[in-house]
Amino acid sequence: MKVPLPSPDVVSRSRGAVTPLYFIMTPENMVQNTLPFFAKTGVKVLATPRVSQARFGEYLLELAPGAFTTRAVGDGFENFLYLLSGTAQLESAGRILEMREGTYAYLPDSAAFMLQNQSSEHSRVLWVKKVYAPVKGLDVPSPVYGHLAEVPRIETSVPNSWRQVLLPIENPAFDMAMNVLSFKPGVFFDQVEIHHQEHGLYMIQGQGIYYLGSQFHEIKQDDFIYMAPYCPQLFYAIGDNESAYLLYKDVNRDGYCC
Ligand code: UGY
Ligand code: MN
Repeated sequence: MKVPLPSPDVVSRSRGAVTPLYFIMTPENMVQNTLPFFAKTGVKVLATPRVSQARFGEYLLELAPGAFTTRAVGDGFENFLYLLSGTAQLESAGRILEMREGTYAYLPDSAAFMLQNQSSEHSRVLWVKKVYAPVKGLDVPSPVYGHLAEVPRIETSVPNSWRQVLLPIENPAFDMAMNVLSFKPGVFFDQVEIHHQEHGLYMIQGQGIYYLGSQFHEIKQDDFIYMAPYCPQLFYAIGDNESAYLLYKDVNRDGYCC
């Protein structure tokens, strides 16, 4: 069968962008990869330490029915897993967690994990992986398991926008925050943020305009943005419904450690 040629406007339709301070990867820009020990699993590599100054990795795992890890993975790293759609089973340190949309787990660097999809549907998992930055005098974090629906929505300084804090970052042992920020249409930040931390942002619903560096970009569901330290940033939510993104941020460290 003859396959039609790609449309000639493939370049002008792309919303992807790469600059020294940030990059935007839309589903149309993402490329399929595989990783050792992930059977029947498509991997979209989002952020890695190969870009800019990133100190974390973020991966979109697409688990076909029957997908499984052939051995424990993630050892030597702290890992955060968030189930975007479908269902999956996570096993770590002798515990089995049944994951559905919104289930998440933080596993410290002593706890490797196994993942499988026993259902007949595809499932999608976001995986954030990082070398833990220990601090002398602080105990290492314990695992955290939860579901987004059980995390309180705290209104931010801007009305009609909320933050859900998935990890107990009031404990300074934690060096990473995973937050879900939600916005009613029309809401925008009350400041252009500039901070020393970096972000990995996955748009879980809705759309908006992101001001990054010195440019405006249209952003929508399933886009990924990497923001380097000191990247100027402001979100302006638009559309008919609430927008929300899952945001990685390094926290509780002074910038000297790894
Ligand atoms: O907490 C934050 O740094 C967050 N407000 N940044 C962002 O959403 N780009
Ligand atoms: Mn920020």
